[in-house]
Amino acid sequence: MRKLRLLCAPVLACVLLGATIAPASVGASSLPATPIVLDSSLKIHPLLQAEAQIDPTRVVRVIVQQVQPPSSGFLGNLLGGLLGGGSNTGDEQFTIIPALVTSVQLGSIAAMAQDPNVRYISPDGPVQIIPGVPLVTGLLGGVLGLVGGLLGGGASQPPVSGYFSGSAGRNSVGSSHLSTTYPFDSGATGAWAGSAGASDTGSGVTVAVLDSGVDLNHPDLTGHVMAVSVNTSASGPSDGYGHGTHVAGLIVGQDTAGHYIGVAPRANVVSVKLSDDTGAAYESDVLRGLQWVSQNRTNYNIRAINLSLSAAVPQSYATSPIDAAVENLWHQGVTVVASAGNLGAGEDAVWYAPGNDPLAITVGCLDDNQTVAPGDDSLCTISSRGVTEDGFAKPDLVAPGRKIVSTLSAGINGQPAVLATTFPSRITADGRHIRLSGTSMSAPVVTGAVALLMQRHPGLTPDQVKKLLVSTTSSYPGQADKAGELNIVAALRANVPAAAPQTLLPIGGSGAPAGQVTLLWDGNQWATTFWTGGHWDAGYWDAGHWDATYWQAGHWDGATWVAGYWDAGHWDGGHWDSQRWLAGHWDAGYWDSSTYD
Ligand SMILES: [Ca+2]
Repeated sequence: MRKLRLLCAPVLACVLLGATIAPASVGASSLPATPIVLDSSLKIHPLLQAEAQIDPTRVVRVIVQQVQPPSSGFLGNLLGGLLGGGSNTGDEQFTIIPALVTSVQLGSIAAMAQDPNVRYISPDGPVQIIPGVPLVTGLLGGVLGLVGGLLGGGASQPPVSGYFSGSAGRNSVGSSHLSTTYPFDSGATGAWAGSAGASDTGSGVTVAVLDSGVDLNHPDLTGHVMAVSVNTSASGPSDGYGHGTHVAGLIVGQDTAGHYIGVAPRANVVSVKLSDDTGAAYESDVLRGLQWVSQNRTNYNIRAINLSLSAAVPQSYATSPIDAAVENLWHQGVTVVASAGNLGAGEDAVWYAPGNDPLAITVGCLDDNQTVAPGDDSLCTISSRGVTEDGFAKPDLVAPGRKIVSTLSAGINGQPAVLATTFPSRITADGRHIRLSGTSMSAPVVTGAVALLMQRHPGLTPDQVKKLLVSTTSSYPGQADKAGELNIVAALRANVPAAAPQTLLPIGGSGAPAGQVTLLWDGNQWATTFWTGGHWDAGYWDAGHWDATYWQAGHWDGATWVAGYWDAGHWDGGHWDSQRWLAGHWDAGYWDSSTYD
């Protein structure tokens, strides 16, 4: 799938990553009469700068990060001054990071950015769940076309449904009747059987799945899943799209016959529904979900989160609000697992949050050829890999993700799940499972592994979890980088490393965010010394950095723009031209309907 076009899917496509849908062709671009000029010193995402020069009267939805959390009245003062007073429907102040989402005319953004408490302004872009056919319609407004309609601020806590029953009502965990190969390939079956010295099933550990919801009544899941919706456009926490239920099953599912068992069948999942019932979500929805986890993690013992999704707008982790919120959770002790994306080896394949965050555990897709024997394994062609805009190699490891059978949602409000109607041929004979492919399926295999590690070692920090998983991977045929295959038994057997924070090592010459990080570049993306203990021990991103200093505007010095991809040429040339952002441009013919399987 190297045919995947750099320019295409990444920018606009946005919705939870299971399979891929790529523009079949790129239409002729029409440049504006006046060349677009970008200023990297402005605290404004280049996409907004570009669009403001094309259509300054257009009202767009933006996320405004703040240097300091607002005192009471700040929101009103800021918006009142810049927008002429009055209330803005759908404005929402977040607490997980100091940021608000609001609607504003493009021509007002430059003035807004001059407020000294504004750290950065970026589009509230759509988020990719599975780039599927039905979602295109929902995205026709484009990243910049969405106006209002999201949550108002100060909403009360949404209700949580479901229950955790422990091991009650479930058969013992065994591999003798499995119909799937991924539990063998990943080492999960060995963990259950005690190959690492004790039987590990994830008992007592809760992970959160931030996705399209979950089918609480699915017999493979009942008793191990609770659910909440943070999207007020959704009718409830159920899964109308079918993605989140599949992901949850890969972690904790178990059918009575033992054909389909997730990696950590005694663990628990809290499903945090980000999207509406059709699977459409925006960056602000992801922030709201991450915020819910931050506020409720102690109540449910949430130790890890699974994010099988990608933002649609490329952005440095130094400015992305999603990455910032992810890092905040990481520093709270929550391990964050993210899918790498389904963009293959495209130039921008790993430029999207949260998979581009250097702290997060980013997971690529291994094709096990549906056999347990490892000799025929290979990297999924669509698995995103490469170097982030900040110079970090991604993904961190790979896990089985092709033709993965897991739980199928019964749908919502009497309607079958969107994925069931989209891919009827992939539904199993029992009607309760479906086969899907992509890094969306790989990430929960790793999240399940995190649950197993957490049962064995309850005190692990996210950095320890990451090192255990990444340093114990196995090689696979044709492996071209340092991202090896998940090996759960090896991770369980390994000695727990010291509780030191990661050192982040950009490669390829990109500037480090604060100029303190060693650059390693061996001509092959990953220097062989990357994972040595020495590099791991030094403290760069310790929790102490998560303070007001981190947020000062000075932290963003524009250096990331200066080199490489963030020059004007990538935004006003054939790459990110304005035509791409016009709603009408995204007609059906622009999308490739053949979804990866
Ligand atoms: Ca195989």
